[in-house]
Amino acid sequence: MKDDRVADPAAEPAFDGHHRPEWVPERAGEAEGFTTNVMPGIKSRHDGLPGGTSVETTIYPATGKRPELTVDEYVDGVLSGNRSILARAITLVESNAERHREKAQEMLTRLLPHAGQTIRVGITGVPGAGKSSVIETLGLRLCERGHKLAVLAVDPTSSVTGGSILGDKTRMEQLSRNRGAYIRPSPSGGVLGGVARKSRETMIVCEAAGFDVIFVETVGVGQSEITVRSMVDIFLLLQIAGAGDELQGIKKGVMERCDLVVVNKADGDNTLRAEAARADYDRILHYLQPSTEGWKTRALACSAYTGDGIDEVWAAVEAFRANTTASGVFEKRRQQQNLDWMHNLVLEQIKRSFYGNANVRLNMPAIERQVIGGKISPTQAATLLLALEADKDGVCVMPPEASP
Ligand SMILES: Nc1nc2c(ncn2[C@@H]2O[C@H](COP(=O)(O)OP(=O)(O)O)[C@@H](O)[C@H]2O)c(=O)[nH]1
Ligand SMILES: [Mg+2]
Repeated sequence: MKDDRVADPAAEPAFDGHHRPEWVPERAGEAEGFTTNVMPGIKSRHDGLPGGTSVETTIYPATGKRPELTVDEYVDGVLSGNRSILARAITLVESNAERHREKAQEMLTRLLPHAGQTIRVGITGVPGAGKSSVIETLGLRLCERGHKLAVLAVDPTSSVTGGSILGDKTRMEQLSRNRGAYIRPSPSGGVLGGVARKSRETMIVCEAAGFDVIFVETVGVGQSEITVRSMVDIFLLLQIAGAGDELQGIKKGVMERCDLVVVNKADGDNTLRAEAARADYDRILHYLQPSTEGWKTRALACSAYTGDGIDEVWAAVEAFRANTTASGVFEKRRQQQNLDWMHNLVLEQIKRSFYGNANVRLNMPAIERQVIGGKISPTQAATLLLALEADKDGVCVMPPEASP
């Protein structure tokens, strides 16, 4: 048998003086060639036996992808709390591929009856306020008490920049190692609408897998907090003292959307200032419309570092849940959220099919040029585009472009 390990001299390129490695001393081996000998890699299995077949391993196709799971396998895996299947189920939900969408919806339909027995907590605030740190400190305590929690991130910047200003996992190192917790960074790709759909569906998957506390972290930037408000039961606004209201983007709107204001970093030198800020917020809240019927939004102070006030934050969440469950507001909000979700999906689908329409795409650049050039009004252009979409024959009904 031919030993694969011996290099075939014919296959070695002859030394031509140009392949001299940089690290070889100036005058080394001039007569006999290099003293170093590069052995070719062993052409064998990982057990060292040339071409041997002693170990049976599954060889996946050249794409390197794992075989796809069936819907049954996804559902069974998620319901039994299998983490790797949970992760793959979420990846399926996040996929933008059309064939995954169908499979994901079938899986979700079957998981839905097992979801919902949870509390969904949204947490917003400027980057650096300590959202992740608070979730970690609070989360570890909840795990100790036997809760299972999932942390999701909705980050409007991740789809734009590819990066994430939430920092995601980095500040939750302890929590991410805890068996009781599951941390899922923000899905990337697509607009915020798409990210929101994915986060909602991810939440369903996590709930079906047995997680009973869901945290959704988001930055207080534009649309993202409105989106998160629309998918959680209780909404926390995390603040820090002395950052200035402009810096924290405190608009009346955000304060009116949250159910609890929490001033973080109430520790060390900052304790008194944090307490003063807490009292200020309490005063402001007094004049604002509460976000949830029958619930008075309050301000608390805590420290993710020392853990002071963290139990009080959770006690407030529990009180909120008890209060709104008794009044029926909890259930009513979830029903309304499901309806909003449905309408959003319809809009998303209409948009996708409109902009994906071949006739629309073909004529769009010309129509856009005409709008820019003031040749037709935006209203006329929109009417034209909608007619183009409805035109089954795909005929271009564009008027010829007038020369300037
Ligand atoms: N002193 C103090 N610093 C904190 C506290 N919580 C978070 N930090 C620090 O604030 C910074 C931002 O925290 P992070 O949790 O990533 O904030 P996020 O962007 O809101 O998620 C980090 O350097 C934390 O160490 C706290 O309770 N006290
Ligand atoms: Mg963070």
